[in-house]
Amino acid sequence: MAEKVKKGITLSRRSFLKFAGGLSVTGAVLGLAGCGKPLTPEKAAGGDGWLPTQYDNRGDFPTQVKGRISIDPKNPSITRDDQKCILCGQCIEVCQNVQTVYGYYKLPIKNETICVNCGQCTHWCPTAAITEVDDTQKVWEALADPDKIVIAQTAPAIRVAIGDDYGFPIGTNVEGKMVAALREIGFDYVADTNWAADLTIMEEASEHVHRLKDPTAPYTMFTTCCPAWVKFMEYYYPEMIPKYSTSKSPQAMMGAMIKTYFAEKKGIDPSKIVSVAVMPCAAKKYECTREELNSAAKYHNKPGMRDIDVVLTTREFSEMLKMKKIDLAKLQDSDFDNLVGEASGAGYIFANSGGVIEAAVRTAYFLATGEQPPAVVLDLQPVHGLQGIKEATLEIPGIGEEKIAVAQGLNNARKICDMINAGQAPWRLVEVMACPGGCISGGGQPRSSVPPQDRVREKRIEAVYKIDKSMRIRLSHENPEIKKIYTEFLGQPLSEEAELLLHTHYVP
Ligand code: HC0
Ligand code: SF4
Repeated sequence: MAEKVKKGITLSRRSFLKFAGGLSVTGAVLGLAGCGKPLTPEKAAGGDGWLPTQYDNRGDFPTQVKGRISIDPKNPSITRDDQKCILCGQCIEVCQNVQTVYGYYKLPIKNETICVNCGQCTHWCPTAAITEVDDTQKVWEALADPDKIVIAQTAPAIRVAIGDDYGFPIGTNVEGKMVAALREIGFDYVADTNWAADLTIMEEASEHVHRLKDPTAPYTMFTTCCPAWVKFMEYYYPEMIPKYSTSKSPQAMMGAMIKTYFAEKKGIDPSKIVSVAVMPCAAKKYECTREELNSAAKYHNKPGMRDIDVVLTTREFSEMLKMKKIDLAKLQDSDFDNLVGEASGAGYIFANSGGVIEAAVRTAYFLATGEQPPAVVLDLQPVHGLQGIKEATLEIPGIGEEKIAVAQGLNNARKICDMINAGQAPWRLVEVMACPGGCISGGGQPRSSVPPQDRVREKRIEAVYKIDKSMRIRLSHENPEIKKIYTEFLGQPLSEEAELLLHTHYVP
């Protein structure tokens, strides 16, 4: 299916790159019809983005069903004010047609209202009747308690989105002001989840290379940093569990590291720490409640200790600033705290659909060959952009050809899983992010357009790639603070200590 062209020529996202010197990367956008055969690229050009083809890509669904989704009162991520609900059915549209959750009743035994916690309905609801569960009070209380050390971590996607609330043009990177704002409302330390994204890559890329070399390992490995995707798989495709990377998400790794490594280095009693994650995501509120994410408790033998205590969305964080009358635009930039504050460009691109896999193959290439990745791997163009399913083929010396794929929106994840079950999937590594665009358009981001639009997504995506390109260090394995944690605390990727603190398991 690949068309071969000369080294260095980029045609388009649907074009292919072919290199004579041992490395080739090919990329295609696939149009997939259910679990059937891939369509040709020409047919895919007719449109198979994150939406089903019968809808256009601007986000204006023809509403087919009036009514509303059910929300469990115990849902840790979303809630609804029924007084505001106008029964327009937009939440059903996004849940059913983009995420293929509502109305997909092939369920195992769990007796629950089905929700994968992605929070996309909070973006589609025209009256903001559906919102995230408000956890701001927990954070105010921690900040007011003199016995607590309150530590924030900030996800990759927030810094290119929160500026929307303060008059910055869409896609402005306000990282320094975001850190300053957290200090202004009283956080004692500010860590960067991007640092933990580099740590995730060290573990995940090591795991991937290990599996590539092991003929008994599952053929495909899935990335697992999106908790909505993890929950979706546990509900609908539990047979995929062996294919899952066991590496925790960056949020979860950071949580474990703050109460162990960081606490030890800074001489802080871990039981005094309140660990707050600021995320673009409603599902991260759910992730932090997962029982198995209690590595610090195991490490310190302190049952009940949680790796992450509270997750705030970008919107909640912004609300807190407004309550304190803090204008983000007027703050002087501040830096993250050291030890857990430096990130490579690879850590930054996690925010975009395709970013996790691109970061992973940069380091996997190095781990497999001992050589730094060439430019075509460093900028893996075929996995950029808003197409629902993207594909690339790498030629890694010593390993051979490796096909990879990226899905955004759970409707597209479903197609990938159905293809795997039908024996039609050639991919060794697959990234899935539940939200179209990835976390830059997560369920906790500012409602800068309702429903969310691709023009907003594109600006944020562009901003993230621009940061990556501007970084001196763009590879996770070259991050000096990541090298330091392995030298001084973890040993090496997949070590016993790393397995205890940085890896997890899944529950069908
Ligand atoms: Fe994401 Fe993440 S990239 S899921 O969207 O992997 O929420 O921004 O923080 O954990 O890093 C969200 C964003 C993260 C995590 C990272 C991953
Ligand atoms: Fe959360 Fe990102 Fe997954 Fe959306 S894609 S549910 S924001 S982790």
